[in-house]
Amino acid sequence: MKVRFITSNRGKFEELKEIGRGFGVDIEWVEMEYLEPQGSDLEFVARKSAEMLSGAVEPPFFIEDSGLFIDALHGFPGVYSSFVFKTIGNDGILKLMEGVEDRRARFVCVIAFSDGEQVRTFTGEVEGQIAREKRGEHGFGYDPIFEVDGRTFAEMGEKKNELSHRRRAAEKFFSWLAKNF
Ligand code: ITT
Ligand code: NA
Repeated sequence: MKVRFITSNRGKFEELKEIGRGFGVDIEWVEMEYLEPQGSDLEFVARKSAEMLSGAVEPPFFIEDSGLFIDALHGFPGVYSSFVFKTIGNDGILKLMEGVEDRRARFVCVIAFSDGEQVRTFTGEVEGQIAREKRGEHGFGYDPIFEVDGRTFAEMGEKKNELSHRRRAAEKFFSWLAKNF
């Protein structure tokens, strides 16, 4: 089946396109930036964004909201991940983490799908650590500073797609799509 994905982020699109291939789902990119409603929880923001877009984009479509949650920073940047990346970026995060021994962090991805009547969400998470320095050339965003089992997402390349937060949310979403559409 074919489904539209609304995002301004090419990296997200390319990863989901590739994951979708394995599930027989063809993803079409609607390159569009939309104003995100504010909220303290990712699932809420994703759901509200999809509801808001339901009047503007022809369903069925989905959006995806992701965030990096760092334990030592009480979950920051979390729902502010996009803004924080554009402002202080990876160097800023590494600076905030200087001298911090607890490096634990998680990436969370929420996919929100709209069939025009209802919005359904699918969540995926991956546990990892904030690296001591940027490493690797692949991927996008926070990939150079987020590591799982000693390797950053930016060092993994293709392998990221096998274990990422996005992969885990997408598996739930694509299985549901296969049963319901
Ligand atoms: P949308 O148009 O889809 O909203 P965005 O880039 O603004 O694109 P988010 O609002 O979900 O996306 O913001 C999440 C931030 O976290 C953003 O800066 C991303 O680059 C970054 N991010 C999301 N997934 C990531 C991943 O798998 N690896 C590294 N960084 C990621
Ligand atoms: Na966004």
